[in-house]
Amino acid sequence: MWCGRSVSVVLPTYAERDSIRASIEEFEATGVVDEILVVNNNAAPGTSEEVALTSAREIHEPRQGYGAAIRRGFREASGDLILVSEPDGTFRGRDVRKLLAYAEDFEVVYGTRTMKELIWQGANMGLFLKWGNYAVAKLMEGLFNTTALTDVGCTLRCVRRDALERLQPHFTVDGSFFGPEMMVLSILKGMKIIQVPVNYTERVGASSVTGNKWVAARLGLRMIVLILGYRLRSWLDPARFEGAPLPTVDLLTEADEDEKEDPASRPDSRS
Ligand SMILES: Nc1nc2c(ncn2[C@@H]2O[C@H](COP(=O)(O)OP(=O)(O)OP(=O)(O)O)[C@@H](O)[C@H]2O)c(=O)[nH]1
Ligand SMILES: [Mg+2]
Repeated sequence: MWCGRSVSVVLPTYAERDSIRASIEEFEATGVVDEILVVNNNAAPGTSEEVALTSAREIHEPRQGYGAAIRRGFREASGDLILVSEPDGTFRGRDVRKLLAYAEDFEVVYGTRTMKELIWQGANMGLFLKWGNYAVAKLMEGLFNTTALTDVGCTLRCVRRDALERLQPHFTVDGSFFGPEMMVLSILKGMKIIQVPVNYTERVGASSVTGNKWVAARLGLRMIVLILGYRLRSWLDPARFEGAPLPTVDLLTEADEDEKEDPASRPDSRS
């Protein structure tokens, strides 16, 4: 629980059999997570057995892809605050507290992995990936005149339930560039968003996407096309993406309001 709100963590898994148990245990150890959902996306044999040794609930998503798995997790999560991470050893469970702290004021909190001080030895964030992510993030920031962005590929993020429900009907991407689609949609919807630096550490096992420069470059290009496409469509058809006016209420105020008793429901209010 965080500020009286329940917390879910969604972990898509494909090739993380050797790291998933330790990752789940890190989230359990935070003491603030109420539900851990593992979305098994035709994962490596043995993954389910590892998950069964933890408190996490496993669901199977046959539709292949990073986006398909995360979108399924979003549909299944029951928390008021929903976090997404990867169980490949690259993200630290304790960073959820950072994201949750910002979720008190922001509807969506995105992690960023490009802060030099938080890129650990062995992490897959060399010059090419770091500046590639940074450049595409700046393109998004400039095109949409939004808050400072420094990464477009960070899975670690936190979204409030009401914001997620407004985003869900617009999701279209099943593949690896689902992350920036969610970012663009939250911007177009006028949501309060922010990016928070998170630790990025060495992956356990082989990376299947950004480990190869060519695959990563192709993914970067697809992200750019997606961002430009959304900018164009939102100019041509602004009503389609209309968002709520700023600002929204902060979580602590909302929690206070919930706790306030409705005077009409008090027994002594009846005369
Ligand atoms: N490659 C891949 N990953 C999937 C799929 N479905 C879910 N995922 C999850 O997507 C996440 C990203 O996959 P990784 O192999 O870690 O990719 P990566 O090269 O580390 O890429 P980044 O983490 O974005 O830097 C992991 O948590 C996977 O479990 C899928 O069909 N293919
Ligand atoms: Mg990864």
